[in-house]
Amino acid sequence: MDDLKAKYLGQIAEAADEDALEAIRVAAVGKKGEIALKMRELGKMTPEERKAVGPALNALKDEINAALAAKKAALADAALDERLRTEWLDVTLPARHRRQGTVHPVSQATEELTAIFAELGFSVAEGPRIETDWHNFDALNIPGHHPARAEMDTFYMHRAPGDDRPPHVLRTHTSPVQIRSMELQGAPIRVICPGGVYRADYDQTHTPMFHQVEGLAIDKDISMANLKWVLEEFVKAFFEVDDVELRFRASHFPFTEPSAEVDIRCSWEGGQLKIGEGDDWMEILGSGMVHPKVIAAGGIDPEVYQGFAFGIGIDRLAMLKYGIPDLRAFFDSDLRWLRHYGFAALDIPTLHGGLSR
Ligand code: 2NM
Repeated sequence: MDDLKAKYLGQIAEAADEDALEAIRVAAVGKKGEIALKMRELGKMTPEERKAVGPALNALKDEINAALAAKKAALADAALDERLRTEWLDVTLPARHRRQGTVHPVSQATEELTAIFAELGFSVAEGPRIETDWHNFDALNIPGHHPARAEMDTFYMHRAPGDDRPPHVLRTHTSPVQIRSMELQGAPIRVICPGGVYRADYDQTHTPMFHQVEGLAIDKDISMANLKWVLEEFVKAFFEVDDVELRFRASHFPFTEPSAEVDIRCSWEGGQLKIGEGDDWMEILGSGMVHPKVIAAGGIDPEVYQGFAFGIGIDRLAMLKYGIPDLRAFFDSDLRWLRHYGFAALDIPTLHGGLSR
């Protein structure tokens, strides 16, 4: 009995880990362990021998179990100590320097043009990117059969068979926001609507999502002269030039009559774009007097009110102002590109943060 005790307590003391401990437990006090075997021999003993050996074996079994439990706890403590020693963290160390995000050029340009139009008395409206096709087309004098629907490369929302809700599209322009603004506010109204729009088109100069700002001014005595002045003020402020010459070319849009595409005087000397001077013209926007049907669709009486509207691509404005050559890079989420062309995150965007920074 003393030999057994010395053997197992010795092994337990030496055990290096839980696996070793478990092997000792099985050999000593397991169902087929050495103590169980000895218990089986009790049957062959005299009653007197049995009375002495039985309790002694039980006591030995208890002692070994207690030693196993104590060793197990000691091993767990040692393992924890080891982890605490190796996995420490000095929370007093200063934080590691992380690069800050940047303001995307499209966001920067949007902030700048919003500030300019705000000074001219325009408020800003936003609306849903998933639109009813009534707001996106019908209200803008583009009925179901109109070729402009096909030309717009519209993304239609999926409809399950039997779904009789009105059809929805990804808006192809921000004009539906202007329809909603007219519905909500009535006349007179001066509003710009910047935001993302969608057309199924992808090549060097087209991405399936891009950004537009559309402007709308409606009152009792608005004319194209007001449109021309507002656009001149905008172009001068946005491109930070003292003078600019605009050229109106007759055009056609379903939602305006008359309609005009607007070019700005510019030059391309040695690949360098100069706005406001030179012998070239560059188209920058579309505009016109809002069609009476569109004014009526917005809930305003076209016999009393008229107004102008225009639409500009923000992405292209940003490319021109900041000298960004490829439209598609806008949407690549390339961190190096964003760090190069992006604007400091905590700067409040200003007109002067652009060209002249
Ligand atoms: C353009 C060109 C001409 C336009 C029209 C309207 C609305 F909703 F008021 F009728 N918003 N924007 C418009 C007019 C847009 O984009 C090239």
